[in-house]
Amino acid sequence: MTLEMTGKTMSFPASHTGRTLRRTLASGMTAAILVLGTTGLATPASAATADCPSGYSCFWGDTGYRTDSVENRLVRFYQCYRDLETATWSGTSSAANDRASSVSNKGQHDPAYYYVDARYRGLFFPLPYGSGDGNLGDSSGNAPASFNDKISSARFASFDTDCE
Ligand SMILES: [Ca+2]
Ligand SMILES: [Ca+2]
Repeated sequence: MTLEMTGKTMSFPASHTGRTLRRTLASGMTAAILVLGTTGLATPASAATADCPSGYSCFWGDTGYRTDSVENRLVRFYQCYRDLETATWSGTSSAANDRASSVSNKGQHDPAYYYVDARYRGLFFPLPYGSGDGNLGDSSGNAPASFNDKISSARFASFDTDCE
């Protein structure tokens, strides 16, 4: 992008050297701002969680709704997931227990509860319907910072702790 814009300014007539210099500087600044803007946008959460089907809550091993850089490598549940001990990221044999770093709730209407221990025990946080948290390792988003790489079970609020 920067190269393209520099190329443009260099095509100004040589007789307007002073003006060209100012324009080059101005274009350079615009290019810098555009680059910053693009970086700041990152990937929108809505697009990143497209691989989590409507009606499900899903989680991924890395931040940004992906596992090993792959967006459809996830664990999902429709009602509950009682024990992640033997769970693997979809399409892999890679263990998912104690590895969740981003979560999404695309369920029907109720919050999804994420627990640090199996069978809905230990500390948990509620993830509101229609929301997500792209990084369980920080306090921004919809989950506290203390849950990164700890999740071992999860359920929707409408299913009690007998849910299997
Ligand atoms: Ca992780
Ligand atoms: Ca755990």
